[in-house]
Amino acid sequence: MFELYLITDRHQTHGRPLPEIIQAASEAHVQAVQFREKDLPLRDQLTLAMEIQKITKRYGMKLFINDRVDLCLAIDADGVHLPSTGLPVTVARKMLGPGKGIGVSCHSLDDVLHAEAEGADFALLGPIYDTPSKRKYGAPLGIDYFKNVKEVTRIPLFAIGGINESVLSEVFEAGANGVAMISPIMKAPHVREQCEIFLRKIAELSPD
Ligand code: TZP
Repeated sequence: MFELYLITDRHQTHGRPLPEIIQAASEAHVQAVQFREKDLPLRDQLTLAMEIQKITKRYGMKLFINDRVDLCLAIDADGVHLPSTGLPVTVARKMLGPGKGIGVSCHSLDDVLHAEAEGADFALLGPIYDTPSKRKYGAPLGIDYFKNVKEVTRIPLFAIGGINESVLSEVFEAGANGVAMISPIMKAPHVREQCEIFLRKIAELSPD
């Protein structure tokens, strides 16, 4: 499994092309990326995802596709990442077969238990902290909530939402298997260096 899950948002890169950001993250040995460019027409998603896949393959980084099982199949990505309003895990599994990974975005204990019961490989729970990237989900769940969910979950659980260097220790102390991030990496002036800082800190904190 991986511990740092990078999620894309080409609107947060300060104008730098997304492949440039992924290249820098790959050089730092980030192990997994979720392609999440929901506002692009599917055909443009395909083109951009294929460009990114050239990089992820070269560096052995796993590539997950947000929501679109068809796109995941079309480019033979490593897996799909289902939003809470996406296809049920059981349906995605049937379409993808056993060889692909399935992650699920969750916003509550019930979501996580449901994802687990349906056979998800891992779940993201958040937002844990306040983040401009996701205000629509209302108040952050908080680290105590995360900890309580982790205690009753068997699948790997990642914290998402407002994760940055200053909260990494408490997130891993709360039992997180990993963290997922958008803005701290997409916006970083020096992406490779920033990823290296996160990965070093995570390696110190993570029991895995
Ligand atoms: N799901 C829950 S919070 C969030 C998503 C996609 C946004 C996380 O963004 P950031 O910039 O890492 O806080």
